Amino acid sequence: MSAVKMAANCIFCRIIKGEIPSMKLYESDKTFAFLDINPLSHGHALVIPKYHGEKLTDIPDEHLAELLPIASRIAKAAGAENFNILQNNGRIAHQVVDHVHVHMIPKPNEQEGLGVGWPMK
Ligand code: DGP
Repeated sequence: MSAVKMAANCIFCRIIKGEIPSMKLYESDKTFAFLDINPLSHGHALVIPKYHGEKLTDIPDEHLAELLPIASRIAKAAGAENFNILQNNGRIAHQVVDHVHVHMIPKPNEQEGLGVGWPMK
């Protein structure tokens, strides 16, 4: 079982360590989730492993295992009936932050408006 791995100059590692503030949604020994600073919709969340790696292919399986289940729990807790899960790898694929992250992006319709409820219940 691989231990937690951090990179000193990584913005998401610094968020995990609490050196940079974030709106934390979830934390376990392997996983951290928080609101995106530049949301595409209300409730846009990021789920990241506590194991620094740039791309999905750099991360051991046991550090990937929680990412989708936690993104799913956050979507459920947010009441997001329509949402996208997005995970970018590499600049050409629009990855900006070089620490693996899964986006959970709610897609509110006109009836739902911005009715995504935080904090998680
Ligand atoms: P990507 O293009 O997949 O690498 O998306 C990176 C996301 O990370 C982007 O939606 C904005 C978000 N982000 C970047 N820096 C910060 C930060 O310091 N705090 C938070 N909460 N989100 C950040």
